[in-house]
Amino acid sequence: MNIGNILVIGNSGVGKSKLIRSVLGERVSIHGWKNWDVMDKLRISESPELNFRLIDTMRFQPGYFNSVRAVKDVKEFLKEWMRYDADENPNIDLIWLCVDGTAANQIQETLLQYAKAITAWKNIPVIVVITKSYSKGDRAQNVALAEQAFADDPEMQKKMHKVIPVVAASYKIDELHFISPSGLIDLIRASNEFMPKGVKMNEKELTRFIRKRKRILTHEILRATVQSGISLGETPHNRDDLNALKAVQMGEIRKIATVYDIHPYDYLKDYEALLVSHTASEEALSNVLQSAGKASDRGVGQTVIHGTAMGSLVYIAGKISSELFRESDQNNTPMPPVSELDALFHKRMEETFYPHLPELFSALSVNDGDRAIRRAIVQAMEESTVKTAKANPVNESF
Ligand SMILES: Nc1nc2c(ncn2[C@@H]2O[C@H](COP(=O)(O)OP(=O)(O)OP(=O)(O)O)[C@@H](O)[C@H]2O)c(=O)[nH]1
Ligand SMILES: [Mg+2]
Repeated sequence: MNIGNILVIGNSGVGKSKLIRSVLGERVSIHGWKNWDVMDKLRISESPELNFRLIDTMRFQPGYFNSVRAVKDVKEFLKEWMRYDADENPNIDLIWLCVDGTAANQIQETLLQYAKAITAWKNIPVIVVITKSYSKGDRAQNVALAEQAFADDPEMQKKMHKVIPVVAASYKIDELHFISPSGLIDLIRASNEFMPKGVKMNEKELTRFIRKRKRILTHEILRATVQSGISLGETPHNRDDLNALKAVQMGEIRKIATVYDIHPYDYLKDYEALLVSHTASEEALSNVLQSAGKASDRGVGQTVIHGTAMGSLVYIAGKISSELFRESDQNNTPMPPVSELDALFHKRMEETFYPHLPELFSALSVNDGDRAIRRAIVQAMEESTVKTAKANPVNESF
């Protein structure tokens, strides 16, 4: 046995499948079950990088559990699984019970229904996952609601070990605003605690995995904010709006800081103010637009050019921040005082941003859509440009 089993349950549409894909990352293998009657209700996914597989359930509403069929199905399913590998782990080690954070008034009732439904799974620990926790303001209240749900049920209180609010994937509010993923690392860390002996990741393995996930999360934030920057530049009356650009960059910096646990508020406020003075200044924008001249000679339209200009400024602010924040997080060293960063920001803009602009604009074509623009930005801004983009699937998917 080298891998644990986690059963993921919750009402339809709560976000189980989305959560599973986000936790396992890109390298997921999925085992569907052919010619077997449970096939349309259960699906196993795993990643070579994680020590647990996730068993996704479909149509396992509380009512179905009450029919006792569900428990039987899962047991049969695992038995079938064992046929392929006799050394495999035959047990469910943990349940993720998912409830929807956007429907706070139903959290307690739903949890109580599931508590009843899973009484047959006696000694299996439960983590309550509050999905779609988009509203930061509601998170603490939702966690409290979930924690109080079993006030009168000592059995469930014993089973339920943790309540974790998550956002599995970026949630777009409008063209310029989105909520970035959160809670996934907490969930992975907490779940690891319940994996059987010999399966549990040690601190070193966990750290390696979490570092990689932080990079992926940061990448996701960069991708989404660069998109906001492109949209900003593409809207004629926003094209030169440096305040709007600053707002997008500040949101970006905040989100990346959260991934790398960079606080406190006062530090970030000064940090952002300094960085945006380099990356969202009249000078920066006019430098970018000057480089765009050739592209416009080639017939590339103003929409593409302004989208690219704003998008690239968003990219560089996020790139500088993610490198600095990551270094501080990984080496466990404090961030440099803001007063020492002015020269560094200046150097980064002069050496790794402006010189690559001609390359960026020469890569644009007349009818490029946002995806092509994003790719051109990343390729031009990465030091070893095309090579990096080809070798690194993260860049490729950007
Ligand atoms: N943006 C965003 N969308 C989410 C998130 N979680 C769930 N969704 C969306 O909510 C919808 C339902 O999510 P699913 O993962 O399919 O729900 P499910 O629990 O697997 O539903 P069943 O398979 O029917 O049991 C999908 O459109 C998801 O994209 C999230 O964290 N962010
Ligand atoms: Mg699903």
